[in-house]
Amino acid sequence: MKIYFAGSIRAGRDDAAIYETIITWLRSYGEVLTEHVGDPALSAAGDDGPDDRYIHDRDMAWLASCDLVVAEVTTPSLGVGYELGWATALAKPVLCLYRPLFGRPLSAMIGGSPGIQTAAYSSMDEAKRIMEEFIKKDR
Ligand code: 6K6
Repeated sequence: MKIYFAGSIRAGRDDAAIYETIITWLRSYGEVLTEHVGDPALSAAGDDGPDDRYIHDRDMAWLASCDLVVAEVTTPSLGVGYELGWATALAKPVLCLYRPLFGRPLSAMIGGSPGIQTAAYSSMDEAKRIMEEFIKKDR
């Protein structure tokens, strides 16, 4: 199974360690195409990699080829929102995990999308239970 994980990069790397934990867990279910999103060495500012057009086209090809999408959306990100819009247009199963934060409600375009399953979590054990149920349902 090919899994596309989405999480903030240029919108901020505060949750990078959480992305890494989720990606490590997801690897027991299949190939995570976007492992770099959880790389603690990847900073929001770093630009020493491939150019933006290359990143966009490569990530879109991965998105088109994946079996399901898991996103961690606690840190709002333009790039993740773009990926989620495309994922729903491509009819991919999509799970969005988020930690509820006071004063920062989830975007209505994510919470209200019929093509996106959203789930709040407060511990990694809870996140893993939610992901397991989602993966088993959509496998
Ligand atoms: C390194 C440091 C800054 O930018 C980079 C290289 N950029 C990216 N590399 C790989 N995937 C990317 C990159 N920028 C965005 N993405 C994709 O968009 C990832 O799949 C993430 O899920 C999402 C993050 O978007 P932003 O807007 O938070 O960057």
